[in-house]
Amino acid sequence: MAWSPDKTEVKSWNEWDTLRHVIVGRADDCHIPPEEPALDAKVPEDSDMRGQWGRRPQETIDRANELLDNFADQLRKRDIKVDRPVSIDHAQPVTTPDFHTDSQFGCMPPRDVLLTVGREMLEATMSYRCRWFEYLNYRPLLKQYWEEDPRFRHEAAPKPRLTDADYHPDYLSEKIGDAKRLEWAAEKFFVTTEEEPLFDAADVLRFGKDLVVQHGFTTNLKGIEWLRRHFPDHRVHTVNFPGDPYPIHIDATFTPLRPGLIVNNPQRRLPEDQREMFNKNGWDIVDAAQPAHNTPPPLCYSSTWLSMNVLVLDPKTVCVEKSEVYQAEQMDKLGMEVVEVELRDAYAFGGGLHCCTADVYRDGDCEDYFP
Ligand code: DAV
Repeated sequence: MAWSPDKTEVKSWNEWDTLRHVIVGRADDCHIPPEEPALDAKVPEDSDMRGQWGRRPQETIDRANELLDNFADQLRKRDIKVDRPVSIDHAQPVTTPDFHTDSQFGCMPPRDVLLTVGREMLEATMSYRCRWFEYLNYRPLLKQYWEEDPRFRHEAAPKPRLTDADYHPDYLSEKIGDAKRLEWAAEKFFVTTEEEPLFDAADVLRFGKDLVVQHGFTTNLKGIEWLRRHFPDHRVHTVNFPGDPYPIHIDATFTPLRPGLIVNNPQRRLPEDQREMFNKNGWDIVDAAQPAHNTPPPLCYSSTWLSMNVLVLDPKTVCVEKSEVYQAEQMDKLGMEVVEVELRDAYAFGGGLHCCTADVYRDGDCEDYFP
């Protein structure tokens, strides 16, 4: 049965089949959260964000929302159904029996929280205390999908305790230096410990029957093992990108565009010994073009490599951030039609075009691309 806009249906097996229905985040009430172990480890040492926290300036929230609203309209004009989260009050502190944080984060990057695999949407454990309740921003939508689509499976991974035992104290001194960080990343020594399963949804890429998961700051090996047991019909692969001193989320590092083609961050190449499944099945892994910017925008957690954080609309069409001219040029050469989307002033709220969306429905079924 073909997809119809009049009926809610959740289904998405990969990152590239024709997109019909998507969630686009909002910048509403976004906060720079107070210090906490896993978050501090990600903030680059020379970042303008070190040492400050609180609600983001209203004019930056308004500007980011303007861009996100425009992006949603652009998608709607292409007949893609767009839903938006309902912001909770992120100024509220969070206290559990195990930890306290003075504020929360926001509801801009749904990709970090929601993992859609087939007819299921799974709320990730998350690994930052300030993001523990972030799923609440999406609950009105998930409730609606559950009521309207009898086949939809709404799942939530076990909430982690996030005590100090979840974090390596070595990472918490401010001036570690990138050389040391790279050494640690190569040794797979990350800020998170193996105390309990942890994963962010944005560490997972979906290739039909195969899930490719980055082991790094936000996802530990137990988190990957949890995913393996939770999705018994999938093959779950662990990958690392040792060139990244701040490894969180796979979507500015490894970007599948269509069956057989992936762009890979040239500073974070997939190591040879992890390429077997791609090589054996004739997939090309090409270096991504350079970002157009030398620095991230102000108060941004992410690197300039949000240039490759693109949203694939179908195997021939891709949304690229408007100022990322080199990435757009490369996509064109790779045979993709490029849709330009202005989003850079929203990067600081948690990421780019892939981050700020979460799949609800794509055409296609669960295929085996790596037989
Ligand atoms: O390169 O800073 C950003 C990923 C956001 N989901 C980076 C990773």
